[in-house]
Amino acid sequence: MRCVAALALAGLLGACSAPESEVGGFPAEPYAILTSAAAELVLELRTAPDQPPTVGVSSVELRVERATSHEPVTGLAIDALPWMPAHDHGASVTPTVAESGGGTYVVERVSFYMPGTWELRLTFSGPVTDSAVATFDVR
Ligand SMILES: [Cu+2]
Repeated sequence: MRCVAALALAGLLGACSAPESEVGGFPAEPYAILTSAAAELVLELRTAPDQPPTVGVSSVELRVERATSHEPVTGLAIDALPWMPAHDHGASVTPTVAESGGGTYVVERVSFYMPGTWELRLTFSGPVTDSAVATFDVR
């Protein structure tokens, strides 16, 4: 409400739009749901700004829960490595991972810089030690 009033007074369009990273911009439907390699975790993945991802820099949201109890897992340290298996290369940009609470993590700066099949190789440590490989069909 305060935002709307400020907008009207200032007469500026877009002054109250939150940055992409706050809103997320992730679709409601997951791109994929995976079980981790050691079957400790279930991961829901969503991508932005496009789902499925397109060539360029994407963000990938991970919602992480325990496979057995379905409780969200907080406090994980997550390492994320983009990899293109067909060409045996990664990306020169290293993604960053931020925890946003409730078992949700956002991997940013995922550089899918050419079309084709990419992996996002995920390593989990902290409360759970496990790994997972998410596959994306990048167009
Ligand atoms: Cu390639």
